[in-house]
Amino acid sequence: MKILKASWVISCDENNTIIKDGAVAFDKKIIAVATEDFIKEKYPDSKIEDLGENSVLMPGLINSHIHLEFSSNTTTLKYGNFMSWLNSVITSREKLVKNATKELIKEKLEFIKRSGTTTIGAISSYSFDLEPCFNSDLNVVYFSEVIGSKPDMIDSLFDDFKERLKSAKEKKREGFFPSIAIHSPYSVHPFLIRESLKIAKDEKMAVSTHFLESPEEFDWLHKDEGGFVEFFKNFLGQEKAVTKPMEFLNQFEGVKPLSFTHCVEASKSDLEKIKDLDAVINHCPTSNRVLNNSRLKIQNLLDLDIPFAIGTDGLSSNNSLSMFDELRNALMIHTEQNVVAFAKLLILAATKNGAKALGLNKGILEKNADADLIAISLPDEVEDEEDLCLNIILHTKEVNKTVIGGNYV
Ligand code: MCF
Ligand code: FE
Repeated sequence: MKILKASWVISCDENNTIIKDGAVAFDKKIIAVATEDFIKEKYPDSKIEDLGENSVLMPGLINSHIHLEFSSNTTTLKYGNFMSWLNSVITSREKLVKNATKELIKEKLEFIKRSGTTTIGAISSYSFDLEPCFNSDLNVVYFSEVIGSKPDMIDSLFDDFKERLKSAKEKKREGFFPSIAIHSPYSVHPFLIRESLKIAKDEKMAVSTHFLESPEEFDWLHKDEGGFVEFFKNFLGQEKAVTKPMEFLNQFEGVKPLSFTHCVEASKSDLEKIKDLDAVINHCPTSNRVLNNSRLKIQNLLDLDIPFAIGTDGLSSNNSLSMFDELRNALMIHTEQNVVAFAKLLILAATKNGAKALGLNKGILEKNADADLIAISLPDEVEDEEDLCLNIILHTKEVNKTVIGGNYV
């Protein structure tokens, strides 16, 4: 058993409990979370490591949506309009993906860890990120992505997807979870949606999908109009969308754990359906800002009590894979939310809700949860517990210590 003591322990539990001068006892799982005095009394013979002045101990962050295979992008892709981005992806995809070498992805994973993330939901389009993800200390929910809508390509696309999923399933280690991503309602043929969801249900795998990210996607899916019309005509010879948003959502009945990424253009009834499905929304604020000049209406989610998690998306739509950078951006763009209260919600989104999105027993410091912890230090004293989450988000760039599955990594 190991015990860490910090000035503050943020549990991210149901009641959002914060403990001043707290301590956490753990091995692979959390054993106890309490005040230092209580832990000392309970385990009088155990050594306690003090994390020092202005230290904070909290669950490791969970980046619920990331594309590592696009990690070589910095200035190549076009931002500001979804169609421009998509066309630039089509033009530069091959070069970008080739430049995202295993070494580069390994470096990014190291950075992700140093910046406080202990678990990622990695969307894999090609399996080029499989080896670095498997070899990383991080917990990885590894989503093999199914994509493609051209009828004469369906069989080969499905075979290719199954092959990638198989190679992920052959990789076995603690903290590595093969799962399934359906790219989006506009880009995946109904046959592929149905068959891949069958596999997910049979094998109880997590599922994640992009959903209603852009106004162009909304216009295409609802009305067969807008920016997608020309794109589909030119690339796929397709004139109409194959799946309406609600038809798409209806197919996810019984799938769990389940998450929908973006949902910026989702309607009230779409959101109600997502709530019904007990799914989580992966919110990627920077990606929404740079690709679409838009932002998720968080208040609608709060009103309907739909949990949201935080994802950086890939470097194809972000300048950083740090969750603290992403949390700062979220804090800055959702100006209608009170900054102090919203900081608390964001910390829960990046921990507890990320765990729900990915179906893991993490993101919370509570007896029997997985021992994934980060230790950080604030630049100066925080007097009022109320201000803690805001200050953590404003000031943290790197962590001092990371524990994953009870091990220092
Ligand atoms: O989430 C962003 C924007 N929306 C859709 N897809 C992606 C994103 N970042 C990377 N992608 C990938 C996607 O997984 O782009 C590829 C897919 O494999 C091409 S289709 C746009
Ligand atoms: Fe994405």
